[in-house]
Amino acid sequence: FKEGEVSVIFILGGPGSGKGTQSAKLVNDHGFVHLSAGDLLRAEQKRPGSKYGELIANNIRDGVIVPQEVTIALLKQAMEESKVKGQTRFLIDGFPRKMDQAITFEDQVATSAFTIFFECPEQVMLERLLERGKTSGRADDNIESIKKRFRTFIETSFPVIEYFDKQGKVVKLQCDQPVDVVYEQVQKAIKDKIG
Ligand code: UP5
Ligand code: MG
Repeated sequence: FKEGEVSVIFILGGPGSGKGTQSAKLVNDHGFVHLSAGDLLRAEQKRPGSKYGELIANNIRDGVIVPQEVTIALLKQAMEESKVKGQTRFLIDGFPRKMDQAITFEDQVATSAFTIFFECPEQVMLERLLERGKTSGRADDNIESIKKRFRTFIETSFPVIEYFDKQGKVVKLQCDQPVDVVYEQVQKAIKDKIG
């Protein structure tokens, strides 16, 4: 996308920090397009004829990052489809979560306006994910996968947040509060940054 054609906000935070929950509220109230990289990957995994189905399923279960080519292609396609409909304001949730993705995406797709980062104690995320796992049907909402997701977040994804932070492009919010309290802060961050 050319400069100014689209606007992109990254929503980052550990597994269960509330990225999806807060993004859904912003879609309702502010008409953003919400693209969850994880949701796009899960949809691609189920798509009949996908050559990546098995790769995605294995990576998600093991809590590791799917090769960037797959994820970036899915995001780019979804963004192009939205743009055709005149929708150009994107919340990209759970991406980039590895340095190579951050660099390739900003180089080849679009530059981010800023990043909202949900800081959250691991114990809180663990309890939320185990609770959600009772009904979510997600292949990675079990204790073994959750532990692997936490490790990947610290080792692989956190450096991305530090990278954007060094550019002065991160708003850090505490996720360990009621959904509506977090949401007020999210709205304020967006208002301060992009009006
Ligand atoms: N909840 C939320 N907010 C709450 C609050 N303030 N108070 C109390 N409860 C709250 O929330 C999780 C649960 O907590 C829900 O039950 C919610 O009601 C409650 P949610 O909003 O779903 O949190 P979210 O941060 O979206 O958690 P999610 O599990 O989706 O995070 P992950 O980052 O682990 O999952 P994602 O789908 O992004 O990625 C899954 C996997 O896909 C990755 O592990 C990886 O293998 C793969 N992936 C890639 O390979 N590449 C990518 O680029 C992206 C993903
Ligand atoms: Mg999510």
